[in-house]
Amino acid sequence: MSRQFFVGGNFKMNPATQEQKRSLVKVLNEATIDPSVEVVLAPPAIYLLTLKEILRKEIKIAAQNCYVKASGAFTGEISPAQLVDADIPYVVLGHSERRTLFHETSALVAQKTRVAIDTGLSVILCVGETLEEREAGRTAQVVEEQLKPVIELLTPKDWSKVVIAYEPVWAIGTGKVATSAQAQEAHANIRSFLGKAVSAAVAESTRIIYGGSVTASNCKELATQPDVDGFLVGGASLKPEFVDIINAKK
Ligand code: G2H
Repeated sequence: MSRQFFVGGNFKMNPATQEQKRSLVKVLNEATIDPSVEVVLAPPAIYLLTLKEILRKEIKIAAQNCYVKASGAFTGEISPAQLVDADIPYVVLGHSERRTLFHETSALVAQKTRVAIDTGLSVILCVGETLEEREAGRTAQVVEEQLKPVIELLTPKDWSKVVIAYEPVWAIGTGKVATSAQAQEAHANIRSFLGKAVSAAVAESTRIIYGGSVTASNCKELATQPDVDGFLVGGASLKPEFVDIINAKK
C-alpha cells in the first residue's frame, strides 16, 4: 500500500505579526504545489480561523494542541469540539515542547489523542528522544514508551486518523538534522513496533513523518528513505522554502 506523502508546517508561537502571516499565505497561495502531497499548516490558535479563510483550500489546518474536554472551566485551553465545529481537521499532540515546557506526560498525550479522535479530529502525534537518550542507545525504547499508552487507548481502526511525527529532540530548532540513515532507522523501528503492538496492516498504512531542522536543502535526501512519509517542519515553514519542502518528492 502506498502512503500519501504528508508535509506539516508547525508555526509554533510565530509569526509575530498579522503582516508576516499574510505574506506567508501569499507565497503558499501562489506556489505550484505537488497535488499528491497532503499539506497541513499548524498556526497559533489565534490564527486558526483567519488562516483557514485566506489559505488555498488544498492546504489543511491543524491546531497545535487541544485539551481532553469539550468545554468548561479550563482557562487557556483549546477545545477539540470547538476545533471540529470550526472545521479544523487536525491537531498536533505531544510535541516535545509541550512535553518538556508544559510537562505533558505520555499518558496525557494518549488521553488527548483518544478524545481528539472521538471528537472527529485527526492527530499528528509527536514522539522522539533526547540527545542523552540517543547516546545511551535508548532511542527505540524511549519512542516505544511514548507510543505504548496511545496504543493502549486506540483501536486498530483509529490509526487511520493518526500521523506519527518522529522528532528527535536534539534536532528540534537546532539546525542539527538527523541523517537520512538515522531517520530511516528510527522510522523503521516505529513501523516494526506498530506491527508487533497493533497490527501489520496498521504498521504498513500509518504515515511516519520526520521533524527536526528540516530545510529545503536536506529534505530531498530524507524523502528518499522508504519509511520517511513526509515532514513536520518548524522554522522553515515560516519561509518561502517551505514550498520546496512540500515538493521534496518531485
Ligand atoms: C520540530 C520542528 C517542527 P524545527 O519541532 O515540529 O521544528 O523544524 O524548527 O526543528
